Amino acid sequence: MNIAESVLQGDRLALARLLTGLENDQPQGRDALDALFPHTGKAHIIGVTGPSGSGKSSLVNRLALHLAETGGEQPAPRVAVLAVDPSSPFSGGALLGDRVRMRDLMERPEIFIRSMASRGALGGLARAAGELVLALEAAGFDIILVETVGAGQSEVDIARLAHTTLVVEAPGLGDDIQAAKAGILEIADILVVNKADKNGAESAAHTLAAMLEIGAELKPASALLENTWKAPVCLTSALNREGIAALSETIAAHRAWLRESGVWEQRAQARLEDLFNRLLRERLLAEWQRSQPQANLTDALQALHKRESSPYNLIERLFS
Ligand SMILES: Nc1nc2c(ncn2[C@@H]2O[C@H](COP(=O)(O)OP(=O)(O)O)[C@@H](O)[C@H]2O)c(=O)[nH]1
Ligand SMILES: [Mg+2]
Repeated sequence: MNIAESVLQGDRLALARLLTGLENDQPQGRDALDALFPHTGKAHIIGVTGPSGSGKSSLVNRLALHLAETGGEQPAPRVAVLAVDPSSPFSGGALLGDRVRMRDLMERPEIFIRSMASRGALGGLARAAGELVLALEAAGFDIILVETVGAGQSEVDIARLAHTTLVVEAPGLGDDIQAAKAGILEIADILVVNKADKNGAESAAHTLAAMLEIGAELKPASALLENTWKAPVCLTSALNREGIAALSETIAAHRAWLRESGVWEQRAQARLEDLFNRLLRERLLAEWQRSQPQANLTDALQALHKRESSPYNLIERLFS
């Protein structure tokens, strides 16, 4: 049996190998994904982003358990978690803390969990995350939770491509302001104020709700359809397991809205096109670089550094 068939049969080891292959850009990984592609497109993809330390991993952990146990559906949904960790410039590895906290999930056979280190390459992280999500969809998961730290543009891009985006904040992070600065409030379908067990959670929730209100008013009329969903604010305590059921009900309500409004399909298409465009750009750049004598590029860059040629002029010359 080949790897694609094994993945379709629910073989977890084959799936883990495929994900590693995709992360490492191995051709076998792409071949398998090519074969698996017709089996993708059914899962509910939930992006979870927000500042570091707001409790995303803890919340994803609780949410995954809750969804898998009491999804309200028959049979219970199959849940996968993809944690996209920021790479450390020194180790290049995923953060240890997340792996440790995810351990109780790993002991649950019905929940599949994968941690992914970010890659330095141009758009590499977002592209690889897109590929891993496709593989998880093909493997038959009904719900895929994708955790990213809302620190950089590419992490925000990953979360934004989900059907449902949760932005997780917490009191005492310098938070409300931080969220506004990072511009991540506007991508929230659901805003979560975690650490509700701490002082200041209620007031942070009020401030953020007010900011969402202002943001909604500033949206262009072209976003009218999208505007028919008003991002609610949910208070949770991942620590005390509070607000988790209400949050999963809100997620279910968003899914129902997505289906009715047609936005589900729009977002699915946007996600596929984003992956396609990333792959196309990578391929074009690689092919073009291969077709150029190295000397041309070196000369061009030298002329640029000396300000003998503008970037515009150089590109015209390289393509003529
Ligand atoms: N008091 C409190 N602490 C929490 C809660 N959720 C997470 N934490 C703690 O906040 C810290 C960061 O949590 P983590 O899930 O790693 O946050 P992430 O960086 O957003 O993934 C950890 O020490 C958690 O134990 C909560 O609801 N209440
Ligand atoms: Mg985390």
